[in-house]
This record gives sequence, structure tokens and C-alpha cells, in this order.
Amino acid sequence: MTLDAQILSALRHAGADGIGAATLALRIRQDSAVVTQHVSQLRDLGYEIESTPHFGFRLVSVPDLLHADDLVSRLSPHRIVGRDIQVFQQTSSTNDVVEKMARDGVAEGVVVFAESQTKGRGRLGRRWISPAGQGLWFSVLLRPKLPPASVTQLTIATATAVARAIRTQTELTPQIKWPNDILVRGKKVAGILTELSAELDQVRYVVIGIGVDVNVNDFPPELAGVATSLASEAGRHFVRAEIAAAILHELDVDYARIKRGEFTALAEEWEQHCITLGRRVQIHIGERTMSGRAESLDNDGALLLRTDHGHLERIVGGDVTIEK
Ligand code: BT5
Repeated sequence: MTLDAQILSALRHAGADGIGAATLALRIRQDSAVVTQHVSQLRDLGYEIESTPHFGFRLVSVPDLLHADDLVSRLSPHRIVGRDIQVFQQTSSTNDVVEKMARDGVAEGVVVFAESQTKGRGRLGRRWISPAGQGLWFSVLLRPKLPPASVTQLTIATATAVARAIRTQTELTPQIKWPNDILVRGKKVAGILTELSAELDQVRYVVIGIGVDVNVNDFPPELAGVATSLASEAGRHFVRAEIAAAILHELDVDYARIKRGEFTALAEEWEQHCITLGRRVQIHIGERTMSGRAESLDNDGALLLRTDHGHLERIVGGDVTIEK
């Protein structure tokens, strides 16, 4: 951990009690001049750190910016997801940055955030709007020992983790629409883009891109009816780092469940929040449209669709319209 991360972590643990300057110096194994210098740098970034003779240092408020050290200081030391965190002011697409890292052999768990993306994308090259400083636009590198056909498990795990984090951090009740949408009151607040590189029988790496509309307030007119943000739905502003850390934590928990072969338990949680199962749906795959009843998930996370002709079809991707 960097010194900034250690200082923020100690301040956060101390809470309202504060932490004495000497104790803090001892904790980070530096002299008090170094502590003073780093506290002052954090203050310059917008961290409100009070210092009184009685309490020592106390973290009063944090700015709504993404700072890798701050994010690290909020996470458990024994994690895979978020093992290394990098924050860019602007990128083309965070999936592209992480994909390049993957090709360069970087270990799994690295997470790249961008304050804004110039070429944020959804599935099939669709545009993902990523206004600066208003949302979470990030990608995670995983190297699971899974066959390519089971990678949908990771999209299911990510959707479950994002929905759980939103539930714990806000008063909202998010719903999951298979395969990759998180909705609040029927409008999309988050999307997931799972991209992979694989051999025939083994995944090389998976890049999971996550976009969350935390405080986005102005969607372009064409999205106004279909997209919303956590802030618009809850009627209050959120500190993005808190939501980000919660998502990374939950994703780490769910990735560990996948690795332990506990996909079935995870899928049960997913099903409780999914609005697709049990409904009549139309699934658009390229030029093709299939209609039927969304019955269940299979062991790989694929959707089992009972078609109008009575066949059970296994669907791994596509756009779902839920019939009223
Ligand atoms: C998705 O695709 O929902 C996947 C979105 C993944 C975005 C993240 S951000 C970090 C990482 N880097 C990237 O470049 N991407 C990932 P799809 O299901 O195809 O949905 C795309 C559709 O969602 C668009 O065609 C729009 O209709 C809508 N959309 C675009 N921007 C949106 C936004 N910010 N919020 C809600 N909906 C949006």
C-alpha cells in the first residue's frame, strides 16, 4: 500500500475518534514530518482532514473523485479483484486499456477506472456514454480456469455483485435483466461488457467492463426514456468511491464463489433479483428474433428459453425485450 492509502485507511478506521499524529506516524512507520506532508497533499486533493490537539487527525469528508490510493484504502488486503487499481483521467475505453495489459501478461485482479471515456462501448460496438466525473467507468482483468462456454457465469456474478453493492449503498432496489443490464424502476443504471480471449477449451483472460450511472444528470434525448442514474432515482448525490469500493468488494466475493465452483448458489441469488425469468420475452440475436418463456439459467449462466414451438433453446447472448 502507498503511504496515502495507509494514511486514509488509518483515518477511516479511527472514524470520529480521530488518530493522534504520533500513532499515525508509528502506524505508517514514518516520522511525523512525512505524515504532515502527506496529509497536506491529501487536503490539496479535497480530503477534509481536521487536526486538533485533542483528537489528532480526523477524516471529515472526502471529495467525489476517484483516487487509486483512496479506493485501495477501502478494500480488504486479501483480495484478488482490485489487487492493483489504476485511475486515468481519460481513456478511449477502459476495456481496451485492460485488454492491452492482459496481452502484456499482467496478473488478474487489476482494475482500471477512467473519469471519462472517449470511446466507451457497449456490446456489438454500441456507444456507451461516459460523462466525466459523473459515473463509474471501469474494467477488471480476470484469468479464470474456465472453458469459454462458462464465461457467462462471470457476467452473472458481476450483475449479482453490482446489484448487491447498489442495494447496500443506496436505498434503491435494483433489478437484473439478463444478461447484462441493471435497472432501477425499469430504467438502466448500469451495464456490463464481458470480453474474452480463449483457446479452444480454456479461457486465456476475461475483461469485464462495468459502467454505472452514479450521478449522471443529463442523458442525451435518445436515452432519456431508457437510462437513469442512482442519484436521480434516490434524489441525492453519491460519493462514487464508496459505490466503487462496494462493487469491487462484492465482485471479489462472487469471483471467489465462482472459483470454488459455487455457481449454483450464486445463480439462486441472481434469480431473486432477475426480472427476466418466468416472463414471456423476445430475444433479438442479430437479424433473428425468438419468442418464448424465459425458464431458467443453465450451469454456465446461459438462458434457457422455452420457445413457442415447445423447444428448449440455450441462449448465450442477445437483446431481451420483456413482453408486457
Ligand atoms: C452494455 O452494453 O450495457 C455494456 C456497457 C459497458 C460499459 C462499460 S464502461 C467501462 C467499460 N469500458 C467500455 O468501453 N465499456 C465498459 P449494451 O447492452 O450493448 O447496451 C448499450 C446501450 O445502452 C446503448 O446502445 C444505449 O442504448 C444504452 N446506453 C449508452 N450509454 C448508457 C449509459 N451511460 N447508461 C445507460 N444506458 C446507456
